[in-house]
Amino acid sequence: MKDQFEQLKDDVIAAATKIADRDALERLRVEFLGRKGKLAELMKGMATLAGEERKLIGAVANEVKSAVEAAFVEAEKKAERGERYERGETERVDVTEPAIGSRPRGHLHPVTQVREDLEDLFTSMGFIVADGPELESDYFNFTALNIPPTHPARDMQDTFYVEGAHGSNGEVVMRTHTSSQQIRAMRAYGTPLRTVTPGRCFRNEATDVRHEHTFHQLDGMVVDKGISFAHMKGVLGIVAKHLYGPETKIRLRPKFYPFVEPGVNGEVTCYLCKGEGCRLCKKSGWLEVFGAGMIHPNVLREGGVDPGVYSGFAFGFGLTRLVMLKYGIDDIRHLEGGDLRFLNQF
Ligand code: FA5
Repeated sequence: MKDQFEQLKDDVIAAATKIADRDALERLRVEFLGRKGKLAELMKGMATLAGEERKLIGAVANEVKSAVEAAFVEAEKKAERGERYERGETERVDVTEPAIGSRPRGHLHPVTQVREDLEDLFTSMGFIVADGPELESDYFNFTALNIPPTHPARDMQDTFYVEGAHGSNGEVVMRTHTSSQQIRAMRAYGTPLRTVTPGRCFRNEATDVRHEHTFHQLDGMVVDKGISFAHMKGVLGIVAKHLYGPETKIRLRPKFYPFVEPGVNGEVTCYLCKGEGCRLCKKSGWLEVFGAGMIHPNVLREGGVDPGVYSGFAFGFGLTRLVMLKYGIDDIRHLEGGDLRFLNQF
C-alpha cells in the first residue's frame, strides 16, 4: 500500500509540473485530491489495515498529501506567471497617452507671454532681469528719482499710499512704475550695468479703455562710461522691430520726466497701417509705447554712481499696452479681469 501511495505522489507531481494553465490544474486537483479523488480512494483502503500498519501507512499518506499540495502551489504560481506573460504579449500600454479624465491644461497669460519674450530679447543683449517690491517706499518710488515730496511731478503718477505698513505712516506706496527699481539696481550691482525690471504697477486712476489702476511695465537701464542718446535710440529701435516687425521705426519727442534729462516720449510706426494713419493710431501713423531718457545726474548720484564718470539711459515700456497693440485688444480692463472666455483666446 505504501508503494501505491508513493506511485500516486510521483504521478501527481509529474502531471502537475507539466500543466501551464489554471483550469487544467484545477481538474487535476479534483481528480487526485477531491473528496472522491484517487487519494481519498486509496485512503479508504486503510480501514482494513491492522493498528501498527495503519499508523505507518497513515504517516505515509499525510506525507504524500503535503508533497502533492506543495506541488500544486508551485504549479499554480507557474500558471499565473505564464498567463501574465501571455497578457503582456498581446496587450500594449502606451505610456504617452493622456490620462483618462485629465484636467484641461492652462496656459500663460498674454502679458506673461509678451513679458517672457522681451526678457529673452533683453538677456540676449546682455541685460539682467531684476525684480523689486510692489509695496515700495516713497523714497525709491519718488524721492530718489528726483521727485521730492512737494514736487508737482508727483501728480503725474497719483498712487495708493499705504498707511501703517511696516510701521510707516504714509511713506509706503504701491509702486507707480517699475522705475522704482533703478536706484536699488545701481546700488546692488554697481557699474557697468544693464538691467530690465518687468512688473506690476498701480495708480489711482479713473479707469477707461486705456487706463487701469493695475497694469504692467517693463523698465530698463544701461549705465557705463560713454553711454549716449544714440545707444538709447539703437536699443529701443531693436525692441520696436522685434515687437512689430523689421520695417518699424521709432520716433522720440521731448517729454518731461524728473528722473531723466533729456526725456522723451517714444512712439513706433503703427504696425497696423505701417505709418499710413488708421483708426488704431488715430490717423497719426504712430503709437506711443514708452517713456525714456538719459538718466539724470541726481539719480545716478543717489544710486552711488559718479555722473562725472558714468552716464546712462533708462526706459519704461507700458507692457500691458504692448500686449493690447500686439493682439488688437480694445479695452485694457479685459487683461486684469480674469474672465476665461477672454483669456482662453491666447
Ligand atoms: C513712467 O512710468 C516712467 N517710469 C517711464 C520712464 C522710465 C521714463 C525711464 C523715462 C525713463 P509713464 O507714466 O509715461 O512713465 O508710463 C509709461 C507707460 O506705462 C505709458 O506709456 C503707458 O504705456 C503705461 N501706463 C501708464 N499709466 C497706465 C495706466 N494707468 N494703465 C495702463 N498703462 C499705463
